[in-house]
Amino acid sequence: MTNHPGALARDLLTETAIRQITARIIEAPTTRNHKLSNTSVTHQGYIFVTVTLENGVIGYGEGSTLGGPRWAEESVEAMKANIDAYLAPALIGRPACLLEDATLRMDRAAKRNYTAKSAIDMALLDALGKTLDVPAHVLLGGAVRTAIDAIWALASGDAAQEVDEAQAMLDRGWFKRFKIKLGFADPATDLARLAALQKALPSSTTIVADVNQGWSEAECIRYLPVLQDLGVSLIEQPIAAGQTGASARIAARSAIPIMMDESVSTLAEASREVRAATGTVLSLKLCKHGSLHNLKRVAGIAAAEGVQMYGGCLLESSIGAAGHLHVFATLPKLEWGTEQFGPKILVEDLVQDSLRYEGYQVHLPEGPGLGVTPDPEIIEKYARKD
Ligand code: MUC
Ligand code: MG
Repeated sequence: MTNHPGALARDLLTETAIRQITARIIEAPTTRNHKLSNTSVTHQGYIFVTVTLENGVIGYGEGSTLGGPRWAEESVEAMKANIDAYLAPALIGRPACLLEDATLRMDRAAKRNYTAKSAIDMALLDALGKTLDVPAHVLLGGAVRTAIDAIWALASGDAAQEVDEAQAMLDRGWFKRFKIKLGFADPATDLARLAALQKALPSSTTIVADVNQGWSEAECIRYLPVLQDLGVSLIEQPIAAGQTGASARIAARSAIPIMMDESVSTLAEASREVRAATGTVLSLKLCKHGSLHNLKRVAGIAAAEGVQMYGGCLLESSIGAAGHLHVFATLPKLEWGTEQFGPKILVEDLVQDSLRYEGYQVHLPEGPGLGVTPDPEIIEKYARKD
């Protein structure tokens, strides 16, 4: 591609030239401890990206972590360092309207770093949408849905608390589908929590069990049938990412669909895992795929082989969640809905206009760009002070 891909209306190339990119570390408290097989959090760490264009428009993006570099390899500290030193300098002066070009430039400036790249990409899209006065989804092909069935994650590890929490979500009309985190206690303890939950919820409830790579093939052979007896609808990433042979054997013998999460980040991984048949559902997350357009490409690779789609999360605030919703809204199929529940687990959301959860669905925000506005006081309150 050339440096000048033709004249654009309103000289967008000049108007959307990137003047500045800044990154701040945010540490926002959660309403309770959130436990996974490999970490446990009481605060969510985000990288909060601000992009300023030559036309004065400001775009915002967010990248999420879970327990530092524990869920994925990026920490907030590493993201800030790499944005400041490599990713931002690669984009200064370039037009924000050339999103694919920005992704290529970021890929040349730094390997992987998918969360940091997706936070910048989200901010560029927000700024571009505001410049053109269109919602971000329009720049991604346009929404085919404006509300998505919402899933809440239960992860305190306390069975009675989890039952109460699920009931509260049902009563508020926010969530009627649930994901339970397994793999941080011994299987017997985990399964007792699951049994308590299954007993308390209507039998038709969709329950997803996320093991976060916590079980061996032998443990899967032993315990997946128990998950089936306990009414689980979907099992997420039971085996370590990269153990492709074991994952494929487990997927072949499981009566419940297996969802790929940590095992699929890049397009090449999507192709490899789908061909190896390690799962029949895929959890999509910007922190794994590196840009909103890349998320669509990964989804396309998987959908071509009949894999079903699940809108994943990493406990984003309404900023990152809105970025996800805009791209999820454009996917031809999103069979399992979305677990974008982050805004409801924060003590305080980071925006003035939190996402709307109603009728057990999360609603696509309206307005130009991402359609949410960061609250400067809240950002200041939770920003790490250097
Ligand atoms: C994961 O592995 O799915 C998303 C929801 C949740 O509870 O944890 C994250 C990460
Ligand atoms: Mg998962």
